[in-house]
Amino acid sequence: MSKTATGLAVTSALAVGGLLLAAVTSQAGAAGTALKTLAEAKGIYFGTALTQSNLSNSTITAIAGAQFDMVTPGNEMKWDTTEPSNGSYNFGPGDAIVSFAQSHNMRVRGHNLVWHSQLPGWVSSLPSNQVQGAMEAHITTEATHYKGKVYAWDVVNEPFNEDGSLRADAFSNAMGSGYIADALRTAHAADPNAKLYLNDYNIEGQNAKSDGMYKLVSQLKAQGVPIDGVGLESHFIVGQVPSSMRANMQRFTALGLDVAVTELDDRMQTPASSANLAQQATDYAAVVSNCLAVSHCVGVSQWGVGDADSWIPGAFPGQGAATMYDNNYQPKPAYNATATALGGSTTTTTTTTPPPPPNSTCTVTDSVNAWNTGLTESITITNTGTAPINGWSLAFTLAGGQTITSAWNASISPASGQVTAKNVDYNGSVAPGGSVSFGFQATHTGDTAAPGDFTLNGTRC
Ligand code: G2I
Repeated sequence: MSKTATGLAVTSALAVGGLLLAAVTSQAGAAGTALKTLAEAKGIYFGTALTQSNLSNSTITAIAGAQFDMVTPGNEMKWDTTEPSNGSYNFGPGDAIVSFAQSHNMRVRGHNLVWHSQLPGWVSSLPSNQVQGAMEAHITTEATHYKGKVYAWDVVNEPFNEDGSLRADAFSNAMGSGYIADALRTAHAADPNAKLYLNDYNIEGQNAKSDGMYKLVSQLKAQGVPIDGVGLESHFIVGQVPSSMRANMQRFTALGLDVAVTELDDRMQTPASSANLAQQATDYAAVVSNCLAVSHCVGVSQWGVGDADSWIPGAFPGQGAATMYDNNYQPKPAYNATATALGGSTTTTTTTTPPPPPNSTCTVTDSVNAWNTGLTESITITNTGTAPINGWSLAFTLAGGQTITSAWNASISPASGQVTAKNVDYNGSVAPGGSVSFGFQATHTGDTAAPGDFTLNGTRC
């Protein structure tokens, strides 16, 4: 995948109804822009993991939909869920994640087809001469079910020991190291368009384990086995992002493979100190910069949306605070550092004036001033027609995750989504050439974009 910069800033002068107006389109890459938008402008994706229970938490889904463009099911596509007993499949939970992703224009990383963990007991209890058949049937059935719906599969997950040797599990015990090539070929036959990955942790830097992965994928490539990428899980401890991460990614991409950061988090002792949160910001920025610097690093996914839904406190008691959003889903310094590393910034003023359609009788300018979790927006309507306006009603759509908390010089309802601002009793009349201004304060979940389209009394401005 090639990375292309598509940040845009267009300034033009338009003569409308005898007035000279400056029109400035909003800037992709400008302040407060969603992570996915910033990432896409750099040619990568920014993803998150979601579990089925996350889907009933509207705070989590609002952030997921606004900020991320790739979803990895946290557990719902694993073998213990999808084939709990031999030959009986359950795709309901995975389907729920896929449908959330599809309705939010997000892609899906399938996770995973073959893994020693979250493996139902019946597989481990099979006589070894039946494991290959069970593995191939599982891969074929699941990859066929999701054919065309997943961007990539983690075909084999976590196959290595820390010393770079192959992990002993039901699959390697029954089939030797050849199970990996067999799994990849089987997945490719079922869904030839999905990118096929091997995924593991502690392979982010150059070390014995990543050497093991490097050796294996070199052989697979040389043998023509269908493999497209290596996933670097990236479950880090604060301050410990390996300095060799970029070079390590580059040696994999030099083989003709993609790499992806698949499960990023960065844990620390809780409660989090501000020094650790600052270090975490540095760490996130380093990871994102590494991906941007490597031409076939296709994207970064965080493992979970926020600290409150992260796996870390459950697995490492006393540790946590590992994601970009705190326990109340407020963005942390790591969020700002990530946005900045992706080319954005988080506090600024954006002025948007879409060019009015021909013969329009109105123009609207708006400016947003955003900070971490809130914004104010000021809107000015100008009557560019020849008739006075007596009573106005301005319709526009708020960016996802924005909720109005107060307004001035207008009454606005509802508080989010498609809203209508109506004049109050003292400012309903606007003479030709005259203007009226109003504004509001809102909370946001990361997308601070201004509305791009305004309709005044039923006519687009
Ligand atoms: O362990 C972190 C990740 C490491 N790489 C592979 C990922 O698939 C893995 O994800 C985690 C999930 O986030 C956890 O949610 O995998 C864990 C299991 O290996 C998941 O934890 C399990 C709990 O251990 C179970 O007790 C629980 O029933 O989640 C299950 C479903 O909620």
